[in-house]
Amino acid sequence: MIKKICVLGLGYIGLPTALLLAQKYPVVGVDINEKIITALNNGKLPFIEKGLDKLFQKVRENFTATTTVEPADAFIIAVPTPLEESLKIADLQYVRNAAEMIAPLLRRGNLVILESTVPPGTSENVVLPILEKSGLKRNEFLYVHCPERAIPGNTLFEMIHNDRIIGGITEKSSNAAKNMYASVVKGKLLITDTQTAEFVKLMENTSRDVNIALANEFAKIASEMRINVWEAIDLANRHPRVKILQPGPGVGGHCIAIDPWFLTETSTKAQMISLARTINDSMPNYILTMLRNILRGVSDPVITLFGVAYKKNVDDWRATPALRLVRLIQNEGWDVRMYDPYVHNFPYNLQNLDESVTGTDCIVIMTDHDIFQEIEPSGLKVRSKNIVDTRNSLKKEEWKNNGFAVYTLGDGTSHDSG
Ligand code: SAJ
Repeated sequence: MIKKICVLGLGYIGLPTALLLAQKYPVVGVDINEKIITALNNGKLPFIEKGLDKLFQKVRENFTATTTVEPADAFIIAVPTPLEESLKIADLQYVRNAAEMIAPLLRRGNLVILESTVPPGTSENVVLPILEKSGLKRNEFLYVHCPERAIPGNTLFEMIHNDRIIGGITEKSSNAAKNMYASVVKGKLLITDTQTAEFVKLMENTSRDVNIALANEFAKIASEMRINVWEAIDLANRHPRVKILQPGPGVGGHCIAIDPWFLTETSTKAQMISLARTINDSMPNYILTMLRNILRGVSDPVITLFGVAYKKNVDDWRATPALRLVRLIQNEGWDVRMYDPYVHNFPYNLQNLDESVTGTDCIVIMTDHDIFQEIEPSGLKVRSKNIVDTRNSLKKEEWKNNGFAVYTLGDGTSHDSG
């Protein structure tokens, strides 16, 4: 019987999870970042997510935020698992630390849930041995891996409506977690073993990455052949068993650009997965080639990026392809400016719309935020009227009518194929 839940990690997954569960249980949210705790205790959310503010106001009585783990009946670990970039190996330090914090408080019959995405075998090899430091054997407490599957931008809806995978070390563990999630989740709760659950989560994100790589490769080939890939994809997707994804400036975010490496890190068999990563990571280079073609003959070009968030309508810029493009542009010796009304604390200076475009030679749409549709092309004090749309998101006629040359990634015109 769960009377109190402790959620470790109050990021993009931990916080919405904690607040959803606070509708049914008293929840303590724990984070090592004091700024997050202070913000929450002052009634402020540390990031934007659809519907989260309303839910926060609704459950505030049942939710407390603190920096130390408290005894509870269920512990949910939702901490980051970054990629150690140079090694392409998961950095499990936060998962280890979370388990270390739970171990001294663990009591017989408590439930521990790992939601963080981890390489297969992590529960068995890393988390459970730490939890056993409590003195309890693994059949004396309950443990499941229940990977989160909600998409940033629609997190709350997906947390409630998506099916979930529950990988328990025992049937009793899975059933305990299933009962807890059933109090807030409307999707199906599907039970499997722990390592399969770890594997399934990585397969999901890897499958998306590989499919995006295929779309990006189609864009490059189509352009070589002077074919508009966007029209071609629309037509191909009319086939009942074809669902090609969208090309773009590359894959960002904390999940899809990272999780495929967790799947391949110990395998000697993976080939396609790492190739897909390389293809997606090469998209900023492809955009740079477009810029070189468009700006040939322009001295000291100035480029303005619209959008540095990794995808539309979110403030998250982790692993955004914009970071790579900024560096590539700087290494050309060109000036680069950035405008993104959603993003804060970006490593480079973000400007307002007017500052970012005044005197620029080329605007590049990196992120298709809805708000960019409202920009009036006539009011922009640019030096040269060029705009590159890496997402096929613009109302092109409007820009063209205002004298802009509009270049779309993969549209099959000559600027594109390098
Ligand atoms: N992208 C494309 N073309 C597309 C779709 C996406 O270039 O057709 C790019 C986006 O612009 C972005 C990146 O891929 O840079 C990833 O965006 P996304 O919306 O595909 O996914 P995430 O990273 O926001 O969330 C994913 C989701 N996984 C799947 O859809 C399989 C989500 O359900 C997971 O919960 C999340 O990863 C996670 O936390 O693992």
